[in-house]
Amino acid sequence: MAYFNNIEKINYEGPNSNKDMAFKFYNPDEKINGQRMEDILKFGVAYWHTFTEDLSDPFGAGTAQRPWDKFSGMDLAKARVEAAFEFYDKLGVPYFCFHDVDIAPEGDSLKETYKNLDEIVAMIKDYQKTSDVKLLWNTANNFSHPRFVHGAASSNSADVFAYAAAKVKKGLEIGKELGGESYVFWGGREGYETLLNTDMKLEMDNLGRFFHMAKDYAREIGFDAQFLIEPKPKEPTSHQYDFDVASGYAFLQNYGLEKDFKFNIEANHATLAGHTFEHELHYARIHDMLGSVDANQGHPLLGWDTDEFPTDIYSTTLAMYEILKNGGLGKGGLNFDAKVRRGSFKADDLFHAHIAGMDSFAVGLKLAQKLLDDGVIEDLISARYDSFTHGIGKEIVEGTTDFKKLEAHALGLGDINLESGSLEKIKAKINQYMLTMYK
Ligand code: XLS
Ligand code: CA
Ligand code: CA
Repeated sequence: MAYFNNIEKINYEGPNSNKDMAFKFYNPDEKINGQRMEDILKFGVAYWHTFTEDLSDPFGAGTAQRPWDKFSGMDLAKARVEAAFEFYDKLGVPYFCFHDVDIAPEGDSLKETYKNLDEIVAMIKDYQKTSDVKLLWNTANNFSHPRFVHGAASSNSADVFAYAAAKVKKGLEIGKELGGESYVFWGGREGYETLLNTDMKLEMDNLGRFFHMAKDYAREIGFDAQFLIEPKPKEPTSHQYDFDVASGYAFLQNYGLEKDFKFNIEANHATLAGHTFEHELHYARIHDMLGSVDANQGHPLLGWDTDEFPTDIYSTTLAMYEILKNGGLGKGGLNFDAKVRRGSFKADDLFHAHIAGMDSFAVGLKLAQKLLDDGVIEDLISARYDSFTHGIGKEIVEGTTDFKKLEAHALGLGDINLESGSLEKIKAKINQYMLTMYK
C-alpha cells in the first residue's frame, strides 16, 4: 500500500528550479573535496517527529493529517513502517533514527512490549533487505511513561532503575539486529526539580553506573555502535545532569566513560543552554568528542525546545564548518530531530520540511568547504594568535617559562601593541561568499 500517492521521487534540480518538490542545493552525488555530499551529510529522518508526532501542543489537540490515521495499535505501528520506508525512498535519505516507543506500542507488561518490538523490528529488518536505508541510531524512551516521573537511571526507585536498564538492554539488542551505527542516550528525566528531596550525588553516581553497564553489555553482545550522550540543559527537568557538552564531558571524565562515549549535539539544546550551535560542536570537536548531530533550530523568541527544521543558512554553514574540521561525523550523521509547525499539518509538509533542511545543510556544506579552502577564518585566527608562535609566547606554549620569567618579560615591556579582532570584516566576507557562491 502507498501512503504518499501524490509524491514522486524527490530529485536534485538545481538552484533555479521552480519545482517545490525538488532539491535546489542538495545533490547527493556532487563531490565536495572528493567525497559525495550524501556521504558527508548522512541525513537521517527522526521517526518520532515524522511518523508518530500528532502536532498537539499544551494548549490544543493534534492537527496532523496522516495517511495512516485510520489504523490503531499494532496495525498502526505496521502502517507507519510501510509509510516510513516509502518516505525514505521518495526523499532519498540514507538513514533513520527511532525510540523504542516510536516504532511499537508499549504493552501491559514489559514482556508484551518486547513482543511488540520484536514483531516490528523483524518487519523493519525485512524492509532493509530491499532498501539502502540504514539505522543511524536508536534509543530508549525512558522519559514519557509515568513510571519515569522521578527519573530513569537517576530515579529514587531501584525498580525504575532496573526497568530503564531492561529497556536499554533491549534497545542495544535491537540496534545490533538492525545494524545501528550509533546508540543515543538522551536523559529526558535524568535531572531534578528541587534539592529539597534529591540526593544528587547518589543520582549522578547511579547514572555513571548505568552507562558503564550499558557499555559492558553492548561489548558483551558484540554491538560496536558509537555511544552518544545528548546534552540538554532543561526541559523537562529544571536541572538536567547533562546540561551541555562541557558539563557532560566533565561527567564522562569523572566516571571514566570518556573513551566510550561521544556527544550527539542538538542545535536547539545548544541554544537552550545559552550557547550557539557551533559552540557546542566546537567544544566537542576540540576534545575529540563530536559524534553526531540532531539537526534542527530553536525559535529566537521562544525559550523552549521548538525543534524547527533547520533553515538558517548562517547556522548550517558554521555547523558544517565544525563538522568538516572534525573530518566528518564517523558513525554519526545529521538527524532531523525536527517537526513541522502545528499549522503545517498536511502530509506533503513532511516532504517540504525535509527538503528545506537538506538544502540548507547542503548550502552550509559547500560554503563551509569554500571558507576552509580559502583559509578565510583559519588565516585570521592564526594571524590573531601569532604571538604564541615565537618569543615568550612560544615559551608559554612549550611550557619552558614560569611566573618569574613572565614577570621579567612584563617589566621590560613598553606599550603593548594589540590588533583589531576584525569581526565586522570577517562577517562581511562570509556574506560575500554566501551571496556569490551560486553565481
Ligand atoms: C528531546 C530530545 C530527544 C532525543 C532522543 O528533546 O531531542 O528527542 O533526541 O531521545
Ligand atoms: Ca534530539
Ligand atoms: Ca529537542
